[in-house]
Amino acid sequence: MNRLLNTFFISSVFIALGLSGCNDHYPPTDLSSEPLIPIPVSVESEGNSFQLRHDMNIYVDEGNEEVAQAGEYLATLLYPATGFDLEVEETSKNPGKGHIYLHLEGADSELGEEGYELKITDSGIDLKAPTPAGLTMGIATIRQLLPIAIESSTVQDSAWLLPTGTIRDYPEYSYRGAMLDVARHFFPVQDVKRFIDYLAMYKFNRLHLHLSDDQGWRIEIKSWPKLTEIGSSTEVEGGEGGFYTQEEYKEIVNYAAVRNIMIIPEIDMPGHTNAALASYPELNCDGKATELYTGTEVGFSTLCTSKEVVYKFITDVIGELAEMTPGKFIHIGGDESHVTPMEDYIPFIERVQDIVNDAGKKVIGWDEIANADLTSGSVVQYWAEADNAEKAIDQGAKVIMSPATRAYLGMQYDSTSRIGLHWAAYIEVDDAYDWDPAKIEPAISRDDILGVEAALWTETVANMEDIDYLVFPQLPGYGEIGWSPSSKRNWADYKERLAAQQLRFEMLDIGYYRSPKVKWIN
Ligand code: TNX
Repeated sequence: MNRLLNTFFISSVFIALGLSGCNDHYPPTDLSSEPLIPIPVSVESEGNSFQLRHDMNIYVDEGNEEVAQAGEYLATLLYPATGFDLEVEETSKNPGKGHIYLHLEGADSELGEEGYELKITDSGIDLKAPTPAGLTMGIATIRQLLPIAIESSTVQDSAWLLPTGTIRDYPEYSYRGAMLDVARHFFPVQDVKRFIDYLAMYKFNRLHLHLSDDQGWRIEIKSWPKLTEIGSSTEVEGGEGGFYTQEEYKEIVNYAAVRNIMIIPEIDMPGHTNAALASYPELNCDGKATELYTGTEVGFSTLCTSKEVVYKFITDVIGELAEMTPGKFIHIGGDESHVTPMEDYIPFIERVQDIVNDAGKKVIGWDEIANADLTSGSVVQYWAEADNAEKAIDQGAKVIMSPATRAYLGMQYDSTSRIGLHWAAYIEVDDAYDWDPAKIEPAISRDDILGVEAALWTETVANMEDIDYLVFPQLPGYGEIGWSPSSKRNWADYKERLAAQQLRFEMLDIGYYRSPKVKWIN
Protein backbone atom coordinates (compact mmCIF):
# COMPACT_ATOMS: atom_id res chain seq x y z
CA MET A 1 0.00 0.00 0.00
CA ASN A 2 1.44 3.40 -0.80
CA ARG A 3 1.55 6.07 1.89
CA LEU A 4 -1.38 8.08 0.56
CA LEU A 5 -3.70 5.12 0.40
CA ASN A 6 -2.41 3.97 3.72
CA THR A 7 -3.17 7.29 5.40
CA PHE A 8 -6.61 7.30 3.86
CA PHE A 9 -7.19 3.78 5.09
CA ILE A 10 -5.99 4.61 8.59
CA SER A 11 -8.14 7.73 8.84
CA SER A 12 -11.23 5.78 7.83
CA VAL A 13 -10.48 3.27 10.55
CA PHE A 14 -10.10 6.07 13.08
CA ILE A 15 -13.41 7.54 12.07
CA ALA A 16 -15.00 4.11 12.31
CA LEU A 17 -13.58 3.57 15.79
CA GLY A 18 -14.29 7.10 16.94
CA LEU A 19 -10.64 8.17 16.68
CA SER A 20 -9.42 5.82 19.40
CA GLY A 21 -6.93 3.95 17.29
CA CYS A 22 -6.97 0.67 19.15
CA ASN A 23 -9.83 0.43 21.59
CA ASP A 24 -13.47 0.70 20.63
CA HIS A 25 -14.24 3.12 23.46
CA TYR A 26 -13.45 6.78 23.36
CA PRO A 27 -12.30 8.76 25.22
CA PRO A 28 -9.79 6.22 26.57
CA THR A 29 -10.30 5.90 30.34
CA ASP A 30 -9.14 2.40 31.25
CA LEU A 31 -5.36 2.33 31.53
CA SER A 32 -5.35 -1.36 32.47
CA SER A 33 -7.00 -2.42 29.21
CA GLU A 34 -4.45 -0.67 26.98
CA PRO A 35 -2.75 -3.21 24.70
CA LEU A 36 0.81 -2.37 25.82
CA ILE A 37 3.77 -4.42 24.58
CA PRO A 38 5.81 -5.30 26.61
CA ILE A 39 3.13 -5.79 29.27
CA PRO A 40 4.09 -3.70 32.33
CA VAL A 41 4.78 -5.09 35.78
CA SER A 42 1.90 -3.18 37.36
CA VAL A 43 -0.91 -0.94 36.10
CA GLU A 44 -3.53 0.87 38.17
CA SER A 45 -6.33 2.53 36.33
CA GLU A 46 -7.87 5.75 37.54
CA GLY A 47 -10.73 6.10 35.08
CA ASN A 48 -10.22 9.51 33.44
CA SER A 49 -8.22 10.79 30.56
CA PHE A 50 -5.60 13.45 30.01
CA GLN A 51 -5.24 15.52 26.87
CA LEU A 52 -1.98 16.66 25.30
CA ARG A 53 -2.13 20.34 24.37
CA HIS A 54 -0.05 22.56 22.14
CA ASP A 55 0.60 25.02 24.99
CA MET A 56 2.05 22.54 27.46
CA ASN A 57 5.74 22.15 28.22
CA ILE A 58 7.98 19.19 28.84
CA TYR A 59 9.69 19.94 32.14
CA VAL A 60 12.92 18.16 33.07
CA ASP A 61 15.26 18.14 36.09
CA GLU A 62 17.53 21.12 36.20
CA GLY A 63 21.17 20.59 35.22
CA ASN A 64 21.03 17.03 33.92
CA GLU A 65 21.95 16.71 30.26
CA GLU A 66 20.70 13.16 29.85
CA VAL A 67 17.32 13.98 31.34
CA ALA A 68 17.08 16.98 29.02
CA GLN A 69 17.97 14.64 26.13
CA ALA A 70 15.10 12.34 27.14
CA GLY A 71 12.81 15.38 27.11
CA GLU A 72 14.00 16.36 23.64
CA TYR A 73 13.48 12.80 22.45
CA LEU A 74 9.87 12.87 23.68
CA ALA A 75 9.29 16.26 22.04
CA THR A 76 10.66 14.90 18.75
CA LEU A 77 8.40 11.86 18.92
CA LEU A 78 5.30 13.95 19.56
CA TYR A 79 5.93 16.68 17.01
CA PRO A 80 5.19 15.20 13.55
CA ALA A 81 1.68 13.87 14.22
CA THR A 82 0.50 16.47 16.76
CA GLY A 83 2.24 19.47 15.22
CA PHE A 84 2.85 20.63 18.83
CA ASP A 85 6.25 22.23 19.14
CA LEU A 86 6.64 21.48 22.86
CA GLU A 87 9.39 23.34 24.73
CA VAL A 88 11.73 21.38 26.94
CA GLU A 89 12.26 23.48 30.10
CA GLU A 90 14.47 22.80 33.09
CA THR A 91 12.94 23.07 36.54
CA SER A 92 13.96 22.47 40.14
CA LYS A 93 10.42 21.82 41.38
CA ASN A 94 7.20 20.14 40.29
CA PRO A 95 5.83 22.32 37.47
CA GLY A 96 2.20 21.89 38.55
CA LYS A 97 -0.84 21.23 36.40
CA GLY A 98 -1.09 20.77 32.70
CA HIS A 99 2.42 19.62 31.82
CA ILE A 100 4.67 16.65 31.23
CA TYR A 101 7.37 16.30 33.89
CA LEU A 102 10.36 13.96 33.45
CA HIS A 103 12.57 13.62 36.48
CA LEU A 104 14.99 11.52 38.50
CA GLU A 105 14.16 13.60 41.56
CA GLY A 106 12.11 11.57 44.04
CA ALA A 107 12.26 8.31 42.06
CA ASP A 108 12.21 4.96 43.84
CA SER A 109 15.68 3.41 43.48
CA GLU A 110 14.13 -0.04 43.71
CA LEU A 111 12.94 0.43 40.14
CA GLY A 112 16.55 -0.25 39.11
CA GLU A 113 18.62 0.67 36.06
CA GLU A 114 15.76 0.95 33.59
CA GLY A 115 12.57 0.99 35.66
CA TYR A 116 10.17 3.92 35.74
CA GLU A 117 6.95 5.13 37.31
CA LEU A 118 4.46 6.84 35.05
CA LYS A 119 1.60 8.70 36.65
CA ILE A 120 -1.03 10.14 34.34
CA THR A 121 -3.69 12.25 36.01
CA ASP A 122 -6.27 14.57 34.54
CA SER A 123 -3.84 17.40 35.26
CA GLY A 124 -0.63 16.08 33.73
CA ILE A 125 1.95 13.38 33.07
CA ASP A 126 4.56 12.68 35.72
CA LEU A 127 7.33 10.30 34.65
CA LYS A 128 10.04 9.53 37.15
CA ALA A 129 12.87 7.03 37.11
CA PRO A 130 16.11 6.45 38.99
CA THR A 131 18.08 6.82 35.72
CA PRO A 132 17.70 8.63 32.38
CA ALA A 133 17.46 5.17 30.76
CA GLY A 134 14.33 4.55 32.82
CA LEU A 135 12.82 7.79 31.52
CA THR A 136 13.45 6.63 27.96
CA MET A 137 11.67 3.36 28.73
CA GLY A 138 8.74 5.31 30.18
CA ILE A 139 8.61 7.41 27.01
CA ALA A 140 8.14 4.19 25.00
CA THR A 141 5.08 3.53 27.18
CA ILE A 142 3.67 7.05 26.72
CA ARG A 143 4.00 6.57 22.97
CA GLN A 144 1.88 3.41 23.05
CA LEU A 145 -0.76 5.02 25.26
CA LEU A 146 -1.45 7.76 22.72
CA PRO A 147 -3.80 7.20 19.79
CA ILE A 148 -2.02 5.28 17.06
CA ALA A 149 -2.21 8.38 14.87
CA ILE A 150 0.84 9.51 16.89
CA GLU A 151 2.91 7.33 14.54
CA SER A 152 2.01 9.47 11.54
CA SER A 153 4.68 11.58 9.90
CA THR A 154 2.14 14.31 9.11
CA VAL A 155 -0.17 16.33 11.37
CA GLN A 156 -3.28 14.34 12.30
CA ASP A 157 -6.63 15.40 13.60
CA SER A 158 -6.88 13.71 16.98
CA ALA A 159 -7.75 14.76 20.54
CA TRP A 160 -4.47 13.18 21.84
CA LEU A 161 -6.02 11.67 24.94
CA LEU A 162 -4.34 9.20 27.29
CA PRO A 163 -6.08 7.17 30.02
CA THR A 164 -5.19 8.09 33.61
CA GLY A 165 -3.58 5.91 36.25
CA THR A 166 -0.17 4.68 37.38
CA ILE A 167 2.28 2.28 35.78
CA ARG A 168 5.25 0.90 37.74
CA ASP A 169 7.51 -1.04 35.51
CA TYR A 170 11.01 -2.53 35.21
CA PRO A 171 12.67 -5.19 33.07
CA GLU A 172 13.08 -8.88 33.76
CA TYR A 173 16.42 -9.02 31.87
CA SER A 174 19.09 -6.35 31.59
CA TYR A 175 20.07 -7.46 28.05
CA ARG A 176 17.25 -7.21 25.51
CA GLY A 177 18.79 -7.36 22.09
CA ALA A 178 18.39 -7.84 18.40
CA MET A 179 21.07 -8.64 15.87
CA LEU A 180 21.25 -7.31 12.34
CA ASP A 181 23.61 -9.04 9.90
CA VAL A 182 24.86 -6.20 7.70
CA ALA A 183 27.57 -8.43 6.20
CA ARG A 184 25.60 -10.88 4.03
CA HIS A 185 23.67 -7.93 2.69
CA PHE A 186 24.66 -4.38 3.48
CA PHE A 187 22.07 -1.95 4.85
CA PRO A 188 22.69 1.80 4.71
CA VAL A 189 22.65 4.03 7.81
CA GLN A 190 19.05 5.08 7.28
CA ASP A 191 17.87 1.45 7.37
CA VAL A 192 19.84 0.81 10.54
CA LYS A 193 18.23 3.87 12.13
CA ARG A 194 14.80 2.62 11.16
CA PHE A 195 15.65 -0.76 12.70
CA ILE A 196 16.75 1.06 15.88
CA ASP A 197 13.39 2.85 15.96
CA TYR A 198 11.64 -0.51 15.79
CA LEU A 199 13.66 -1.71 18.78
CA ALA A 200 13.00 1.46 20.76
CA MET A 201 9.22 0.99 20.42
CA TYR A 202 9.38 -2.29 22.32
CA LYS A 203 11.99 -1.45 24.96
CA PHE A 204 14.96 -3.31 23.52
CA ASN A 205 18.29 -1.94 24.74
CA ARG A 206 20.95 -3.66 22.60
CA LEU A 207 21.63 -3.72 18.86
CA HIS A 208 24.25 -6.25 17.87
CA LEU A 209 25.68 -5.42 14.43
CA HIS A 210 27.28 -8.37 12.65
CA LEU A 211 29.87 -6.24 10.85
CA SER A 212 32.00 -8.81 9.06
CA ASP A 213 31.56 -12.17 7.40
CA ASP A 214 32.71 -14.13 4.36
CA GLN A 215 30.69 -11.94 2.01
CA GLY A 216 31.62 -8.52 3.30
CA TRP A 217 33.55 -6.28 5.68
CA ARG A 218 31.32 -3.37 6.72
CA ILE A 219 33.29 -1.02 8.97
CA GLU A 220 36.06 1.38 8.04
CA ILE A 221 39.35 0.50 9.75
CA LYS A 222 41.82 3.27 9.02
CA SER A 223 44.95 1.18 9.69
CA TRP A 224 43.83 -1.61 7.29
CA PRO A 225 42.15 0.30 4.44
CA LYS A 226 41.85 -2.60 2.00
CA LEU A 227 39.24 -4.19 4.26
CA THR A 228 36.79 -1.69 2.87
CA GLU A 229 38.47 -1.00 -0.51
CA ILE A 230 38.25 -4.70 -1.37
CA GLY A 231 36.40 -6.57 1.38
CA SER A 232 33.25 -4.47 1.38
CA SER A 233 32.78 -4.32 -2.38
CA THR A 234 30.22 -7.05 -2.71
CA GLU A 235 27.55 -9.07 -0.87
CA VAL A 236 25.40 -12.19 -1.28
CA GLU A 237 24.38 -12.61 -4.94
CA GLY A 238 27.02 -10.11 -6.01
CA GLY A 239 25.34 -6.80 -5.12
CA GLU A 240 27.52 -3.78 -4.57
CA GLY A 241 27.86 -4.13 -0.80
CA GLY A 242 29.10 -1.15 1.17
CA PHE A 243 30.46 -0.16 4.56
CA TYR A 244 30.03 2.38 7.34
CA THR A 245 32.66 5.07 7.62
CA GLN A 246 33.78 5.66 11.20
CA GLU A 247 31.72 8.87 11.17
CA GLU A 248 28.62 6.93 10.10
CA TYR A 249 29.22 4.28 12.73
CA LYS A 250 29.42 6.97 15.42
CA GLU A 251 26.21 8.48 14.06
CA ILE A 252 24.51 5.08 14.51
CA VAL A 253 25.96 4.76 18.03
CA ASN A 254 24.62 8.19 19.01
CA TYR A 255 21.22 7.67 17.41
CA ALA A 256 20.88 4.42 19.36
CA ALA A 257 22.12 5.97 22.62
CA VAL A 258 19.32 8.55 22.63
CA ARG A 259 16.93 5.59 22.55
CA ASN A 260 18.76 3.74 25.35
CA ILE A 261 20.21 1.24 22.90
CA MET A 262 23.83 0.14 23.15
CA ILE A 263 25.54 -0.89 19.92
CA ILE A 264 27.45 -4.17 20.16
CA PRO A 265 29.80 -4.50 17.19
CA GLU A 266 30.79 -7.98 16.03
CA ILE A 267 33.90 -8.91 14.12
CA ASP A 268 33.45 -12.63 13.49
CA MET A 269 36.66 -14.70 13.85
CA PRO A 270 38.54 -16.93 13.16
CA GLY A 271 35.95 -18.29 10.68
CA HIS A 272 33.52 -16.21 8.64
CA THR A 273 36.51 -14.13 7.55
CA ASN A 274 36.71 -14.50 3.79
CA ALA A 275 36.19 -10.78 3.15
CA ALA A 276 39.29 -9.99 5.25
CA LEU A 277 41.23 -12.90 3.72
CA ALA A 278 40.45 -11.56 0.23
CA SER A 279 41.64 -8.08 1.23
CA TYR A 280 44.99 -9.01 2.85
CA PRO A 281 46.96 -12.04 1.58
CA GLU A 282 49.12 -12.13 4.72
CA LEU A 283 46.16 -13.20 6.86
CA ASN A 284 46.09 -16.54 4.99
CA CYS A 285 48.41 -19.43 5.87
CA ASP A 286 49.48 -19.75 2.23
CA GLY A 287 50.03 -15.98 1.90
CA LYS A 288 47.57 -15.76 -1.00
CA ALA A 289 44.46 -13.61 -1.03
CA THR A 290 41.23 -15.56 -1.47
CA GLU A 291 38.55 -14.65 -4.01
CA LEU A 292 35.64 -12.48 -2.86
CA TYR A 293 32.65 -14.66 -2.01
CA THR A 294 28.97 -14.05 -2.78
CA GLY A 295 27.43 -17.44 -1.94
CA THR A 296 25.80 -18.54 1.31
CA GLU A 297 27.90 -21.49 2.48
CA VAL A 298 29.38 -21.27 5.97
CA GLY A 299 32.41 -22.72 7.71
CA PHE A 300 35.04 -22.67 4.93
CA SER A 301 37.26 -19.73 5.92
CA THR A 302 39.76 -19.14 8.72
CA LEU A 303 42.34 -16.60 9.72
CA CYS A 304 45.79 -18.21 9.96
CA THR A 305 45.91 -18.60 13.76
CA SER A 306 49.66 -19.37 13.82
CA LYS A 307 50.73 -16.08 12.20
CA GLU A 308 51.76 -13.13 14.35
CA VAL A 309 50.46 -10.63 11.77
CA VAL A 310 46.96 -11.96 12.38
CA TYR A 311 47.14 -10.76 16.00
CA LYS A 312 48.57 -7.41 14.93
CA PHE A 313 45.58 -7.15 12.57
CA ILE A 314 43.10 -8.05 15.30
CA THR A 315 44.71 -5.66 17.80
CA ASP A 316 44.40 -2.80 15.31
CA VAL A 317 40.81 -3.63 14.36
CA ILE A 318 39.66 -4.07 17.97
CA GLY A 319 41.55 -0.93 18.99
CA GLU A 320 39.78 1.26 16.42
CA LEU A 321 36.43 -0.35 17.15
CA ALA A 322 36.78 0.01 20.93
CA GLU A 323 37.70 3.65 20.49
CA MET A 324 34.39 4.47 18.82
CA THR A 325 32.19 2.12 20.83
CA PRO A 326 31.06 3.50 24.19
CA GLY A 327 29.31 0.24 25.18
CA LYS A 328 31.29 -2.27 27.21
CA PHE A 329 31.10 -5.21 24.79
CA ILE A 330 32.87 -6.30 21.63
CA HIS A 331 31.47 -9.45 20.00
CA ILE A 332 34.18 -11.71 18.56
CA GLY A 333 31.93 -14.23 16.79
CA GLY A 334 33.70 -17.56 17.09
CA ASP A 335 30.92 -19.58 15.43
CA GLU A 336 31.19 -22.31 12.84
CA SER A 337 34.98 -22.26 12.51
CA HIS A 338 34.82 -25.67 10.87
CA VAL A 339 38.23 -25.42 9.18
CA THR A 340 40.09 -24.24 12.29
CA PRO A 341 41.29 -27.27 14.29
CA MET A 342 40.07 -27.12 17.94
CA GLU A 343 43.69 -27.08 19.16
CA ASP A 344 44.22 -23.85 17.22
CA TYR A 345 40.77 -22.42 17.89
CA ILE A 346 41.04 -22.46 21.69
CA PRO A 347 44.33 -20.52 22.04
CA PHE A 348 43.12 -18.14 19.31
CA ILE A 349 39.93 -17.29 21.22
CA GLU A 350 41.89 -16.87 24.46
CA ARG A 351 44.34 -14.50 22.81
CA VAL A 352 41.61 -12.45 21.13
CA GLN A 353 39.79 -12.29 24.46
CA ASP A 354 42.94 -10.76 26.01
CA ILE A 355 43.16 -8.25 23.16
CA VAL A 356 39.56 -7.19 23.77
CA ASN A 357 40.07 -6.99 27.53
CA ASP A 358 43.26 -4.93 27.02
CA ALA A 359 41.19 -2.52 24.92
CA GLY A 360 38.97 -2.06 27.98
CA LYS A 361 36.04 -4.15 26.73
CA LYS A 362 34.32 -7.40 27.64
CA VAL A 363 33.88 -10.24 25.14
CA ILE A 364 30.67 -11.67 23.82
CA GLY A 365 30.99 -14.71 21.55
CA TRP A 366 28.75 -17.39 20.03
CA ASP A 367 28.41 -20.47 22.21
CA GLU A 368 31.44 -22.25 20.70
CA ILE A 369 33.82 -19.85 22.51
CA ALA A 370 32.95 -21.63 25.79
CA ASN A 371 35.46 -24.30 24.71
CA ALA A 372 38.15 -21.77 25.63
CA ASP A 373 39.00 -20.45 29.09
CA LEU A 374 36.83 -17.39 29.61
CA THR A 375 37.95 -14.34 31.54
CA SER A 376 35.75 -12.56 34.05
CA GLY A 377 32.80 -10.79 32.45
CA SER A 378 32.91 -12.66 29.13
CA VAL A 379 29.43 -13.56 27.89
CA VAL A 380 28.38 -16.48 25.72
CA GLN A 381 25.55 -16.26 23.21
CA TYR A 382 23.66 -19.55 23.10
CA TRP A 383 22.31 -20.33 19.64
CA ALA A 384 22.69 -24.07 19.10
CA GLU A 385 24.68 -26.16 21.57
CA ALA A 386 23.40 -26.41 25.13
CA ASP A 387 26.65 -28.27 26.00
CA ASN A 388 28.56 -25.14 25.12
CA ALA A 389 26.27 -22.98 27.24
CA GLU A 390 26.85 -25.41 30.10
CA LYS A 391 30.62 -25.08 29.70
CA ALA A 392 30.21 -21.32 29.90
CA ILE A 393 28.03 -21.53 33.02
CA ASP A 394 30.55 -23.87 34.68
CA GLN A 395 33.11 -21.12 34.17
CA GLY A 396 30.83 -18.56 35.79
CA ALA A 397 29.93 -16.80 32.53
CA LYS A 398 26.48 -15.37 31.80
CA VAL A 399 24.51 -16.47 28.77
CA ILE A 400 22.49 -14.55 26.18
CA MET A 401 19.60 -16.66 24.91
CA SER A 402 19.25 -16.81 21.10
CA PRO A 403 17.98 -20.35 20.47
CA ALA A 404 17.88 -20.69 16.68
CA THR A 405 14.62 -22.66 16.89
CA ARG A 406 12.83 -19.76 18.61
CA ALA A 407 14.76 -16.52 18.29
CA TYR A 408 16.03 -16.49 14.71
CA LEU A 409 14.17 -13.80 12.81
CA GLY A 410 15.56 -15.09 9.51
CA MET A 411 13.70 -18.40 9.73
CA GLN A 412 10.66 -18.82 7.50
CA TYR A 413 7.19 -18.77 9.02
CA ASP A 414 6.21 -21.81 6.98
CA SER A 415 7.19 -23.41 3.70
CA THR A 416 5.37 -20.71 1.73
CA SER A 417 7.31 -17.74 3.16
CA ARG A 418 8.77 -15.74 0.28
CA ILE A 419 12.20 -15.39 1.94
CA GLY A 420 14.01 -16.82 4.94
CA LEU A 421 15.80 -20.05 5.77
CA HIS A 422 14.56 -23.10 7.64
CA TRP A 423 17.59 -25.10 8.75
CA ALA A 424 16.66 -24.55 12.41
CA ALA A 425 12.87 -24.52 12.21
CA TYR A 426 9.85 -22.83 10.74
CA ILE A 427 9.02 -20.15 13.29
CA GLU A 428 5.48 -18.81 13.39
CA VAL A 429 4.62 -15.86 15.59
CA ASP A 430 3.35 -18.10 18.43
CA ASP A 431 6.57 -20.19 18.40
CA ALA A 432 8.54 -16.97 18.51
CA TYR A 433 6.64 -15.71 21.56
CA ASP A 434 5.61 -18.72 23.58
CA TRP A 435 8.81 -19.81 25.33
CA ASP A 436 10.65 -18.95 28.48
CA PRO A 437 14.40 -18.31 28.25
CA ALA A 438 14.84 -19.79 31.73
CA LYS A 439 13.01 -23.01 30.89
CA ILE A 440 14.01 -23.88 27.35
CA GLU A 441 17.22 -25.74 28.26
CA PRO A 442 17.47 -27.72 31.52
CA ALA A 443 21.14 -26.75 31.86
CA ILE A 444 20.47 -23.00 31.65
CA SER A 445 18.62 -21.46 34.57
CA ARG A 446 17.33 -17.96 35.28
CA ASP A 447 20.41 -16.84 37.21
CA ASP A 448 22.75 -17.80 34.37
CA ILE A 449 20.91 -15.63 31.86
CA LEU A 450 21.93 -12.08 31.05
CA GLY A 451 19.09 -11.69 28.58
CA VAL A 452 17.60 -12.47 25.20
CA GLU A 453 18.54 -11.62 21.63
CA ALA A 454 16.58 -12.13 18.41
CA ALA A 455 18.96 -12.50 15.47
CA LEU A 456 18.38 -11.57 11.84
CA TRP A 457 20.79 -13.28 9.44
CA THR A 458 20.44 -11.74 6.02
CA GLU A 459 21.39 -14.35 3.43
CA THR A 460 17.91 -13.93 1.88
CA VAL A 461 17.23 -10.40 3.11
CA ALA A 462 18.21 -7.72 0.63
CA ASN A 463 16.35 -4.55 1.60
CA MET A 464 14.12 -2.87 4.16
CA GLU A 465 10.93 -4.54 2.84
CA ASP A 466 12.56 -7.92 3.39
CA ILE A 467 13.59 -6.89 6.90
CA ASP A 468 10.02 -5.79 7.69
CA TYR A 469 8.57 -9.05 6.43
CA LEU A 470 10.81 -11.25 8.59
CA VAL A 471 10.94 -9.00 11.65
CA PHE A 472 7.23 -8.17 11.96
CA PRO A 473 5.03 -9.27 13.59
CA GLN A 474 7.41 -11.18 15.92
CA LEU A 475 9.67 -8.37 17.10
CA PRO A 476 7.33 -7.00 19.80
CA GLY A 477 7.18 -10.51 21.29
CA TYR A 478 10.95 -10.70 21.81
CA GLY A 479 10.75 -7.28 23.44
CA GLU A 480 8.15 -8.67 25.84
CA ILE A 481 10.12 -11.86 26.56
CA GLY A 482 13.07 -9.70 27.57
CA TRP A 483 11.13 -7.12 29.56
CA SER A 484 8.07 -8.67 31.19
CA PRO A 485 8.03 -11.21 34.02
CA SER A 486 7.13 -14.67 32.69
CA SER A 487 4.23 -14.81 35.17
CA LYS A 488 2.58 -11.96 33.22
CA ARG A 489 3.05 -13.49 29.80
CA ASN A 490 0.70 -15.76 27.91
CA TRP A 491 0.04 -16.23 24.23
CA ALA A 492 -3.75 -15.90 24.39
CA ASP A 493 -3.56 -12.44 25.92
CA TYR A 494 -0.48 -11.40 23.93
CA LYS A 495 -2.02 -12.17 20.56
CA GLU A 496 -4.84 -9.70 21.26
CA ARG A 497 -2.34 -7.00 22.15
CA LEU A 498 -0.33 -7.88 19.05
CA ALA A 499 -3.40 -7.57 16.83
CA ALA A 500 -3.83 -4.04 18.20
CA GLN A 501 -0.35 -3.19 16.84
CA GLN A 502 -1.59 -3.67 13.30
CA LEU A 503 -2.58 -0.05 12.83
CA ARG A 504 0.76 1.04 14.24
CA PHE A 505 2.60 -1.13 11.71
CA GLU A 506 0.47 0.30 8.92
CA MET A 507 0.86 3.89 10.10
CA LEU A 508 4.62 3.33 10.02
CA ASP A 509 4.50 1.66 6.59
CA ILE A 510 5.92 -1.55 8.00
CA GLY A 511 5.31 -4.37 5.54
CA TYR A 512 4.60 -7.03 8.18
CA TYR A 513 3.73 -10.68 7.57
CA ARG A 514 0.01 -11.22 8.11
CA SER A 515 0.29 -14.29 10.27
CA PRO A 516 -2.85 -16.49 10.35
CA LYS A 517 -2.12 -17.05 14.06
CA VAL A 518 -3.37 -13.55 14.88
CA LYS A 519 -6.88 -12.13 14.48
CA TRP A 520 -5.91 -8.89 12.83
CA ILE A 521 -8.21 -5.90 13.27
CA ASN A 522 -9.14 -5.98 9.60
C1 TNX B 1 24.50 -19.96 11.30
S1 TNX B 1 23.86 -18.84 13.87
C2 TNX B 1 25.31 -18.87 11.53
C3 TNX B 1 25.31 -17.77 10.57
C4 TNX B 1 24.33 -17.99 9.47
C5 TNX B 1 23.09 -18.61 10.05
C6 TNX B 1 21.97 -18.74 9.09
C7 TNX B 1 25.38 -18.55 13.82
C8 TNX B 1 26.07 -18.19 15.05
N1 TNX B 1 26.00 -18.67 12.66
O1 TNX B 1 26.58 -17.65 10.02
O2 TNX B 1 24.02 -16.77 8.90
O3 TNX B 1 23.46 -19.88 10.48
O4 TNX B 1 22.33 -19.46 7.95
